[in-house]
This record gives sequence, C-alpha cells and structure tokens, in this order.
Amino acid sequence: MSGTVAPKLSKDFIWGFATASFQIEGSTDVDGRGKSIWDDFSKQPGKTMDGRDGDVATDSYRLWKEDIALLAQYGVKSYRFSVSWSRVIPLGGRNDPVNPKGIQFYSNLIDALLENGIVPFVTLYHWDLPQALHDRYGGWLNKDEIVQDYVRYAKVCFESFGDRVKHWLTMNEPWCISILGYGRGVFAPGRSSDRERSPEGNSSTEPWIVGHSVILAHAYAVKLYREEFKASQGGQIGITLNGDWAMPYDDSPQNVEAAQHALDVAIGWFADPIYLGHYPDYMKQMLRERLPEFTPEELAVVKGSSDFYGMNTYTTNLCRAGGDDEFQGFVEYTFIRPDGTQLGTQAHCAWLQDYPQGFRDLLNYLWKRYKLPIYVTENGFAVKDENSKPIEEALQDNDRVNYFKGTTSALKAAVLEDGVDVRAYFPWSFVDNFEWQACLLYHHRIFGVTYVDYETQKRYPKESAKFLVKWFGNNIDAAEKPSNKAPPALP
Ligand code: PNW
Repeated sequence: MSGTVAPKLSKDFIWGFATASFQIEGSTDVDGRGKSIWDDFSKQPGKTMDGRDGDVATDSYRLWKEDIALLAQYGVKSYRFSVSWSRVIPLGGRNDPVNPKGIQFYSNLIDALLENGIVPFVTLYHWDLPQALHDRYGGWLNKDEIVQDYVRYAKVCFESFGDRVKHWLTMNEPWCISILGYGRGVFAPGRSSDRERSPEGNSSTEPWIVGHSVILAHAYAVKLYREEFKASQGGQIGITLNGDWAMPYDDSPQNVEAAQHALDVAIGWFADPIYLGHYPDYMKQMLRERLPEFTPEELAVVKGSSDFYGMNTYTTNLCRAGGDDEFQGFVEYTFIRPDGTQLGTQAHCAWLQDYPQGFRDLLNYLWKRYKLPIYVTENGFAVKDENSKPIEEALQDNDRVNYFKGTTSALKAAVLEDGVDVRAYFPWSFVDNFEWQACLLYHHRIFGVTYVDYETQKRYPKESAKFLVKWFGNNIDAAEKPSNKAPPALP
C-alpha cells in the first residue's frame, strides 16, 4: 500500500546458516587431527544406520573456499560453524601440544569469511570430544580434569582467533551431550545402562554428572574470556541450549504442570543455573542426591555466565503427565491433539513436526524468564524421504519452505508485536550433512537448505535456501553489509 512501510527487523539483525565441524568437514586423518569420540562411535557396528561416518561428510575441510563463495552468493550476514577441538589440540589436554595446521585452517576460514563481509559465529564444542580425553579419564564424567582441559582449549581459541571473532558459543546443546551420549546411549560415547547397547554406563547417574561438568566448563571458559580477553577483543560469549516448546495436552492442572516440568528438564536444567543461579526445584525433587551440587564459589562463576540466550529449537510437544521417562521429566510427548488431529506436518524425524506458533511462544517464554537478548542459533526441518528422491525433486523442498515461512513470520511477530529482543537467526543447516545417529530414523541428507551430491560433492541450492535469502533480503532494515566491530551492547 502506498504511504505505509512494512515494519522490518533492525539493520543489526544477524542471519546466516549453521553447521558443525564433524558434520561437514571430513578429512578426519589429515594435517595432524586427533580422533574424536564421534570417529570411534560412528564406526562401531549398528550405531549409525548404513554405518555412515564422518570420514568424508561434505568434504568441507577441502572445499571451504567453495562453501564461503556459496554463503556469499546467498548474501548471509553471518556463518555459524564449530571448531574441532581435536584438530586444534589433537590429544585434547592442557599439557598436550597445539597443532599449528589446525589453527591455520580455522584462521584461514575466518579471514576469508571476513573478506566476504560474513561475520564468524563460532561454537567451541559441538560434540566432538578428543577421544584421548575420554580414554584418559572418562571425558565429561571427570569434572575436575575436563574443566581444566576445556578451558585451556578455549584459551587457545581466544588467543588464536579472538582478534577476529566477536561471537562465541561455548557449547552446543548440553542436553543432547548428556542425555543422548550418557543416558540413552545413542550419541557418542554411547554409554547407557542398557547392556545390549553399551558394555558400561549408568543412565541414572551419568547424564546428570556430565551436564554438571558441561555447565562448569562453559562457565570457567566464560570467566577466562571476561577476565583476559573481553577488554581487548570486545566480543560476546554465551552458551546455546536446545529446547522445544512444551504445550499442555489439555487444560487439566496436571498436564499444565507437566508442560512446565518438560521445560524444566529440557531447558531449565542448564538455563536456570546459568541465568538464575540454581537448578530447577523440579529437578532437585526428581533426582535428589543424583543431581550434583555446585559449591558457592562455582555457583558464583556459573550464575550470569552467558551474555545472551542461545536458542536451538525445532518443534513443539503436547505434554501429558506420566510415563517412565526421567529424561523428559516423567512427561509424555505427543503430536496428536485430544481431538485426534496432528499438530503439524510430520518431518522425516520422529521427533519433529512443524508448528510455528510454538516457536513464537517459546521466544516469549525465554525472554520473560531469562530476560536476555536471544540468538536463535538453530532451527530447521527434515523433509520426509528427501534422500530417496531424485535431485530435481529434492530441490523442491516444499515442506521445508513452509516450515521456514512459518518460523520467519513467527520470529517477526515475536520481535515486532510481542517485543522480544531477538538478534539473530541461523537456520540449520547450510548444507546437507552427516546427521549423527540421526533422528531415530537414520537419514543422511535431512536438514540442508543446500543439496549435496555425495558422489561429486557439488552443492545445489534448494527452494528453502532461495526462500530464506529472499525473506531476509526483504525483512531486514537497510540490509547493509555487516560490520565485525564489537556487537551492539547487551543490557
Ligand atoms: C541438533 N532430539 O541436534 C544439533 O545441534 C545438530 O548438530 C543436528 O544436526 C540438528 O539438531 C538436527 O538434528 C539435535 O532428539 C539432535 O530432539 C537430537 C534432537 C534435537 C536436536
């Protein structure tokens, strides 16, 4: 309409695509890289369907220049990627040598991003723990050792890249690290009480120990950054948590309460100590002496240890009290409403349906509860049977386009109508990639907005990439080139 200007997101709004080292790099045995727990785990029989591993993935360790050219062609403002700990410090530990070739790879990547006007958004840990640390002392199970080793690794990254990196994420999704790796045993290192799945492990104690270690490693790395690097480097640092919206199945008080319990266990487990300074009461009741405690000194370091809220989210669950799943807080999840209808379009993964209102509700919930600007660091959709389609059809990823139509308009409404301070949005993922153990139904294409031909490694933009590029082009004010100066101040 003439005379009215459609409101837009602020010119400082950051958008781009996300990836993680193990899922895209390949080249797992070159230039001095050490093994990670995912190398070993993915090669054990039956852990990933088809026995896929990360040896080649999308070959991005070799093709990084092409990847950056494509990101530039998409016109992204930022790129979220992760550093592989075992490329930088092959044996992982605080007294182990740093690998100059590992440093050089990420340094070159960062330089090339900046030359293309793309702001690096760097995750330090996206699940690829150096195998040597797991073998040496049990990795995340050994709090005192792992915290010191992680902090030294973070220090090497701040020293090597912090002159150019102004956005740091310490950890990706501690819930997945703890529950999927040490409870259900479906992610590396695959520990569980289920003796058919794992020769060792204890699902009733280990996930909570691991989660505690992850929180402390994060917090001490942030302390180091703030004390020794922030003044001169001027960046921001925080953590990114997974968590889907929890909606009561119906209005009954027990199901309303169940939805809150689901949020307490999936999100509050990490967010409450980090932003509010204590574990959720529900988790304390549920776990009693199995939930480790912070010392007062530790708590002082943990509380307030994230400059922003890093949010990974994919779906919404309808929640009913009951069931025997402690990892979901004794809450049952369903996508089927009481009237028998489905919440949304089913993705290829059993756990994912498309429900954009839930995305908006979750943004509002996190903003009200934690009161910090939100960076959406992952959000995406796995199209049903995409992998078995011929490329021409796979490029027409309509369900993913619809998903992103829903979440982008929910994002805009949350910012412009609800007043939620959202500052970034990173769809998962830039390219099809190695999807871990994968979605309960293994699939190896699954989340990319860019199709990768795994024979030739050639990349083809899907419709969803085109949609997002256009949407952000139209919906950010004065879409000027981003600057990599210190980001706008946080409250
Ligand atoms: C995230 N779940 O993982 C990760 O950060 C990515 O590396 C991954 O590729 C992406 O989401 C898609 O799966 C999740 O079981 C893994 O609910 C599992 C779950 C959620 C997120």
